[in-house]
Amino acid sequence: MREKALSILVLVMLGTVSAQKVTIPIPIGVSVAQTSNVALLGREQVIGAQIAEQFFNSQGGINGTPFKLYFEDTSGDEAGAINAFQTQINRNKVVAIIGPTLSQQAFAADKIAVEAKVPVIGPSNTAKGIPQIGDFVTRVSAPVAIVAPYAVKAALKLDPNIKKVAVMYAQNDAFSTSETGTFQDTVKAQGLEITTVQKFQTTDTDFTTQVTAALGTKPDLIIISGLAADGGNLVKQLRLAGFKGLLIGGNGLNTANVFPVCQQYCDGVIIAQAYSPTAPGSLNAAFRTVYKNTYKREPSQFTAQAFAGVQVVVTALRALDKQKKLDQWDLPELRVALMKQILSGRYNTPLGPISFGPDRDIIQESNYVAQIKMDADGKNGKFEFLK
Ligand code: 1QQ
Repeated sequence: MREKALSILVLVMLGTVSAQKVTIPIPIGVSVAQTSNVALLGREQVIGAQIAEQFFNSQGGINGTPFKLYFEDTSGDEAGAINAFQTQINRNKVVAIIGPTLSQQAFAADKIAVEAKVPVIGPSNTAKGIPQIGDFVTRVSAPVAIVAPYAVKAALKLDPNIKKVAVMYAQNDAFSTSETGTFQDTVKAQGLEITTVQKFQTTDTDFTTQVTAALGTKPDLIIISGLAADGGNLVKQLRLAGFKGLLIGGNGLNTANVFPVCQQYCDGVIIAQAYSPTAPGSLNAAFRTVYKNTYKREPSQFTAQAFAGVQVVVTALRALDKQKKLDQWDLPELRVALMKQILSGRYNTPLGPISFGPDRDIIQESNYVAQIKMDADGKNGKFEFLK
C-alpha cells in the first residue's frame, strides 16, 4: 500500500517535471549589476528595462498576455553573475535572460544558460568572443571592435596634430583588454605612435605610477579602457598631474555616473556611442520622452540597450505566440524556439534597426561619438554628440 502510494507520488512528480508549462505573466530575467562599483553602469540598465516593461505591457504585452521582468542582481563579479543566472533559470523559470553587465561576467555565467538552453541577450557585453560562448548567446551591444575606432577618428578630427598616443587599460577585465586591443590596432593603422601601454586593475584607486609613466612619454592623446570608477579616477589624476591633451574613454566610462567621479576633469573626454538620443524613429522618440519626463536628462546608451534587449525578447515572443498561444508551450520547448526566433528577426529599436548575423552577433547600422561637456561648477554635465 505504502509502495503504491509512493509510486503514484513519483509519477505525479515526474508529470509536473515533464509538463513544465510557461507561467503567466511570462517571466523574463534581467540580471545586471545593481550593487558594487559596476552598478554605476548597471543602474542605467535597470531603468531601460523597466521603461520597456511598462511600455510594452501597456501595448498589451505578448498579444494580450502580460510579461514580468525578474531582476536578480549580479553585483560586479563572476560569482554574482553565476548565482543570478541560476536563480533566473531554476527558480524564476524565465524564458530568457537579459544580462549580465560586464563581458568579464558573461564569460563565466553565459555558459550556464547555454547548458540549460536558455536564451541570453547581452545588453552591454562588447568584448570579442561573446556570441561564441555558445549557441544560446547573442547581444544587442555592438562590439568594441566596431565602435571604438570611431573615437580615435573623432579625436584626430578635433586635433589633426596628434602623433604620440599613450594607452592605458584594466588588465583584470575582459572588455577592457579587448577594447585596448582595438584601440591599439586603430592607432597604429592611423600611422600614430604608441608611446607606452600602462596597465591597472579595476579595483585601483591610486594611479600615480601609471600617470607618471604615461606623462613621461609626452603623449598628445591618452586612451583609457577601464570601468567607470577606476576610469573616472584615472581621468581626474591625469588632469591633476597636468595633462592637457585629448582623452578618449572607452565604453566603461560611457555614463553620466562618471561625472561625480572625475567632476570638472571629465570635461572633454571623447567616447564612442552605439546610441544617440536624437536618432530617428518613433520608438526612440517615445523612449526618449518617457526617460526625459522622469529623469530630466537624455537617456544613455546603456539604458537604450537594455530597452532594446527587452524589446527583442518581447517581439520574438509575440511571433511565437501567434504560432501557438504561449500558455500551451512547455518551458524547455519555448526557450529553444525563442532563441531561434530572436536570431531570425529584425527590430526597429531606439538603437536604430538591428538584426543578428549567422555568427549570432548584432548587426547595427548606426554609431556615434560624443564628448563630455561639464558645467562650470563641475557637478553636472552632458554628452555632446560630435557624430
Ligand atoms: C563590457 C562593457 C562594459 C563597459 C559594459 C558596462 O562594454 O563589459 O563588455
